[in-house]
Amino acid sequence: MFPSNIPVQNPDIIQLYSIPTPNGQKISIALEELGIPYEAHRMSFGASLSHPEYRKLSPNGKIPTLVDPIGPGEKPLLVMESGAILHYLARKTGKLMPSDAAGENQVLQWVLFQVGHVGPMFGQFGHFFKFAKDKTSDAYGVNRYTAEAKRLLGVMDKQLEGREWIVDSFSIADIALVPWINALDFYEGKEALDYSSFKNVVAWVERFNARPAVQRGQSIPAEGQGV
Ligand SMILES: N[C@@H](CCC(=O)N[C@@H](CS)C(=O)NCC(=O)O)C(=O)O
Repeated sequence: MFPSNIPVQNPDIIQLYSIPTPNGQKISIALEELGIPYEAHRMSFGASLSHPEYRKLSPNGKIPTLVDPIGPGEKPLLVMESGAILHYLARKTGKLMPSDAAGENQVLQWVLFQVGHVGPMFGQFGHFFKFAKDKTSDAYGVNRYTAEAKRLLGVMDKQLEGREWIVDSFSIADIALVPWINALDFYEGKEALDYSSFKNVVAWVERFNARPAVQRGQSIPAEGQGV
């Protein structure tokens, strides 16, 4: 059930395999908010993600992945894809998501909005705006993803009008979205996106980042915690 090349201290609790990137932080933040016991293993880009033992957990070779030794029906459950992991943890604990079907669906639609739009588009923005700057003089990529990232910030800003959190109460949808907005600092792209004009987003991100569990979760797994 666990990758045999990664030592486990306590096989009875949830095991998280991650790196504190936005997709990884979503899960460590959720686990810290939930206050449930877990063991975190810090992976590294490259060999550790392509190791055949890790590929058994994540056929796509990405972080985060999670193993719950006591999953549904008391059987072990392996989960890849951060949106699915967040949903699993919320269902398991009955927290960070409303229990009624309509409320659950509201939260899920914003989680999927993050996974399908904000993550990939902000990632492309960062790529063209920062990392590929000296690889192409063509402005097409940077213009395309700057416009799309701005459009998405506008969608969230509108949704946040009169709301403290993206769906009324604090949920896995906030946990999915805000780490990706924080990544704009790493991309040095806030000015280019006219970030400060999205007032509701700015206030929401500050509110989110002030939470003690968020602050803890942002740097888990720590350096040296795992392979
Ligand atoms: N849709 C996936 C995306 C996961 C993803 O792209 N993870 C990145 C880190 S943020 C990764 O593992 N990159 C390693 C690589 O591409 O080699 C999710 O939400 O879990």
